[in-house]
Amino acid sequence: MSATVSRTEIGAELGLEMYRRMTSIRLFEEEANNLYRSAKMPGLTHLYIGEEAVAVGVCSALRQDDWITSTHRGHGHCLAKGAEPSLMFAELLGKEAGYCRGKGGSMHIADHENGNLGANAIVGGSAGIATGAAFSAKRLGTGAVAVCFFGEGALGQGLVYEVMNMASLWALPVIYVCENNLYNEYTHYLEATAGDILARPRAFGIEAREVDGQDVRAVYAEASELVERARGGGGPAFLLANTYRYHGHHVGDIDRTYYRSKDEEELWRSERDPLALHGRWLEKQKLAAAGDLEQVEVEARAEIETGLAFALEAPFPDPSQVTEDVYA
Ligand SMILES: Cc1ncc(C[n+]2csc(CCOP(=O)(O)OP(=O)(O)O)c2C)c(N)n1
Repeated sequence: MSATVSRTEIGAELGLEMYRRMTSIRLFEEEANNLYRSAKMPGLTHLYIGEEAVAVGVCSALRQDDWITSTHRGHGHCLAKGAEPSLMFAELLGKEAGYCRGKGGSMHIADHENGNLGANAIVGGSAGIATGAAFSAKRLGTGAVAVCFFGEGALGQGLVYEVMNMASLWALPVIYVCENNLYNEYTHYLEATAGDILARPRAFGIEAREVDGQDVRAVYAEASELVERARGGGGPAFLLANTYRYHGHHVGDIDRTYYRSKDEEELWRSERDPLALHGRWLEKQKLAAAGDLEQVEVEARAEIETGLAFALEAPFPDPSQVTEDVYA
């Protein structure tokens, strides 16, 4: 792939694939919400709906053997990196067939085959893991790149700065992708994050850019440049993706008017929806013919429904396994 990927280079195949992945994430998340609301899922989950273009734009620029680390809001990252919805649903439901044999749940899904080192419930916690993976890739000369996804809340964690310092000194192939969805739980980020976000990585000499996180092609173009730069020995980068979560901080966060307005939510949904924006672009560019997008959705829905049915039917682990694979 060339160092600069202009938006016009996105042809029908990639354009539709990105639409399919975003659709798949959205449908998966809607079903996860249903599982919570119908009390079929133990615990809770943090929905990624609204932010799909970030995970898909970035992961479309990665190879299968590139690494990612994820967050408590991680289903979109897992799916974008190639995870099976059926095995993810099984993990959410605590089933033996799940990615962590049912012991990790929503916030700890890992899928090493596809380079996903795991979600992490500790805000900022995966920054060290991603940077370590980049260090190992560099030492072993594998050519792999590591991407660390995190919300802007992680900017309050010291670990992030410790590893950015090391990554810059050692020119590690790691991309820090900050998903700024405006809120850390129920607090606007401006009340928690002082100054210019991009000035922070730049203070370490790290290449830092900002992108519209609702525009999958813009995210893909920036990510492609930064990934190829890192792969070629150009060192770490920081990508600030501006985005929005449509739902609450977690599925139980229903009444949100005390921290953000319904008008604000409605504006993002109606004007800035990443699927609608990309779908319209595909049609306008004639990369999708009439009915193509509907067909993508029908197929994605079938895959999600099959995966969900599999997970609901799947057995729980045997009680004798309760302490297996558990580390404290
Ligand atoms: C170290 C740590 N502190 C606090 C929490 C509780 N907590 C969970 S999510 C969250 C907010 C995260 O906001 P952000 O990083 O912006 O991600 P978002 O939820 O917006 O995707 C907090 C404070 C935690 N999980 N880990």
